Amino acid sequence: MIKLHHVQYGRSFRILWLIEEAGLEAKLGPLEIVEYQIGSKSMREGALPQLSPAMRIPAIEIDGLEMAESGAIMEYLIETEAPEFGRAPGHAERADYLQWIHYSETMASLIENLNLQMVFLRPPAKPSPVVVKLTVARLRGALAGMEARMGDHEWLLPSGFSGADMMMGFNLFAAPYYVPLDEFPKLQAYKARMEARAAYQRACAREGEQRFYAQDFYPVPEV
Ligand SMILES: N[C@@H](CCC(=O)N[C@@H](CS)C(=O)NCC(=O)O)C(=O)O
Repeated sequence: MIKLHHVQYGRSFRILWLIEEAGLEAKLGPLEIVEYQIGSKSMREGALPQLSPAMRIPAIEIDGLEMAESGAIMEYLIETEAPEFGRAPGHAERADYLQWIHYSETMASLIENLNLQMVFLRPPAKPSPVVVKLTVARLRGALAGMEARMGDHEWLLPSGFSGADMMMGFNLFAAPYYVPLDEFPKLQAYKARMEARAAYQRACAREGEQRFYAQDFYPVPEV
C-alpha cells in the first residue's frame, strides 16, 4: 500500500503525478491519500510530524519506508520503481536532470512565500507590498531563466519526459497566479504539453477541482 500525505494543489501533486505516470499502484499496492489543510492543526497532529521533520507535505509511507521531501521521494521512487523517468549516474543528461529537479525547489520556495503573503494571512495581518513585489520579481526572473534554457525540445531534457518535468509541473501550475505565463511562450507550450498527458489528467481527477486559490490572479497589493 502507498500512503501519500497530501495538500490539494501542493507539492505532493508531484508524487501523485509520478504514481500515475509510473503505474506505481500496480507495483506497490493501492494508493491512500491523507489530505491536510495548510495552517490547520491536522498538520501538527497525527502521523505527519513523525514522517516530516518540518511537518510538511509530501510525505509517503510504503511498506515500512517513510520519506518526506518531494525531490528526494521523486528520485528514490524513480530509482527503485521507474528508472525510465530518471537519468542514472553516468547518463549524459545526469547533471541537467539533477539541476532541474533542484531548481524546481528554488522556484517553489518563491511561490510558497507568495502563498504565505497572499493566501494564508488573515486580517488584521496584511501582505507586505514590498515583499510581494520583490518576490514576484524573483519568480519572474526564475521563469525567464528557465524560458531562456528551454531550447527546442518538448521536455526539460532533450531525450524526453522525466522526473524533472514532474517536479517542475507544480510550479508552472501555481506560478501564473502571480506572474502571467503569456510572457513566456516556451513555458506556456511546455505547460500545455504536461496538461495533455493522460497520467497528468488522471492525477488531476484524483486531486479534484482546484480549491487552493480563491482568485485567478493575485496582483501586487497597493502600498
Ligand atoms: N522542500 C519540501 C517543501 C515542502 C513544503 O513546504 N510543502 C508545503 C506545501 S506545498 C507545506 O507542507 N507547507 C506547510 C506549512 O508551510 O506549514 C518539499 O519539496 O517537499
